[in-house]
Amino acid sequence: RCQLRQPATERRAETHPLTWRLHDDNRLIGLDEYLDKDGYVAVREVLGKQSPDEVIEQVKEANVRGRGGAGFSAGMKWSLTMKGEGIPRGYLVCNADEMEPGTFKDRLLLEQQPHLLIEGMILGGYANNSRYGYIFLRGEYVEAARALSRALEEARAAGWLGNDIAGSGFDFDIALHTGAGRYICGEETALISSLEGSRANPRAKPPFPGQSGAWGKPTVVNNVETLCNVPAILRHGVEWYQGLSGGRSDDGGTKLYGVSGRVNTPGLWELPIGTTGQELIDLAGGIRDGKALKTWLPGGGSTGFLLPEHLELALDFDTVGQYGSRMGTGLLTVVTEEQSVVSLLRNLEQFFSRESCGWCTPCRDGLPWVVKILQSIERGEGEQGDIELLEDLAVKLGPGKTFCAHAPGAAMPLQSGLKHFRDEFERGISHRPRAAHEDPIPVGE
Ligand code: L3W
Repeated sequence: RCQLRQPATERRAETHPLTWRLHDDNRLIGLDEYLDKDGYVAVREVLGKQSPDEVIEQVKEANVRGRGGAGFSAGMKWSLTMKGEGIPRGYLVCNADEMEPGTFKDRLLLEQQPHLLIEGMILGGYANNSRYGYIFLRGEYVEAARALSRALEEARAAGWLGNDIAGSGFDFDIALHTGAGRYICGEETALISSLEGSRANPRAKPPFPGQSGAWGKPTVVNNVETLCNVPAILRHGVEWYQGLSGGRSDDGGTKLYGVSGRVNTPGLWELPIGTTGQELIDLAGGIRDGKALKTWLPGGGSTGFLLPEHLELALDFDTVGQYGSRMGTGLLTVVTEEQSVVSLLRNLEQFFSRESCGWCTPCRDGLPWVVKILQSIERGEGEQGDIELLEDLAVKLGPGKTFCAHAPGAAMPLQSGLKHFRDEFERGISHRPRAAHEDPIPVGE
């Protein structure tokens, strides 16, 4: 269960723009309560009073970077988006297909504070000259679907969605689309195909969705947490937003960080961006059963393994990138001394292999091959040369070899696992000669 571990008394509007309204008992914030707590004030203050370009400029200056994991500047994305002509001019899509292993942050916002997302989308729609928005929601997030449907109805009935919002002359509405539970739908071009009713195959970029996206129109795709940052930026200003990181990072704002795995109290915290792994593990009550930390993934299954010596690094997009990993979603997976990295990787790669759309050959055939090799090493039956083969596959699945980031994402923990824990792989290599009937591991089986 996703659980915010910071008590309400510790969260304030000035320091916790994403979570200050949330209650300790996880209850849904309805429209009345949202309005009582500054809700839709940014919409009232901005629509018709500032130009779309002014809005974009502020989001750009605030340096809010894509919280889905890639960290691309949201303001930059908006400024690069073509402002389409005609009706519909283009679309704003919220990527709520949260399915990254170990990641459960957007769910908190979706289930408990859907109006914050709706407000962020109205502002994003205004900035990007869109008339319609879509929320592409992970199908299994049933509770979030309920909360969002109710909030959309409330917002529509109160005039926050529809024609002439807050008397500004701006028309905008949002449709909720639930996916059918495939990880690849979180990749933006696959998401768009799925939204259009086609199979969720990614396509090569460019053109980026901002040039040609849903139904050929300019389309902005932003993560839930990214959009939820927008109302506070426009309400309190760029300087305030940048100050939230307290000088820990060049990135602006706070981040929803989380910890799962072998810790005493897994959960979520809204903290200044640039908080360290050590601080997060401490907040999570430390490592379970007095064990020692072996390794950790800083932000989901498609990030690289970091070591105990990296615990003092500021967790932001640029810093972590210098150590063979990336911040990704910012939700740590903690692995202790008695756990096997080979087994963990086998589990992750099985997931990535199952979730491949099958469009590109390296991904479709390479990932099952990786799984087979890892399974045999896990059983202590690896062949001589398997480690070198895995190293080669990690390169061939890496950046630039496939249409989308799925295989490169899967290659990242593999590459770093081989680098940091080679001895564990070596222990799984059998020294018995291969029997004549034993073929090398078949591809794609
Ligand atoms: C305009 C340019 N826009 C880049 C935009 C681009 C996209 C964003 C990031 O996957 C990770 C991946 C997987 N003009 C632009 C531009 N953009 N250059 O910036 O793009 P990119 O290519 O860096 O990454 P990505 O393809 O979005 C990022 C992982 O996402 N993933 C799934 C993650 C799951 C979650 C979750 O469950 N919460 O996030 C799937 O692929 O590992 O490494 O918008 O258009 N010149």
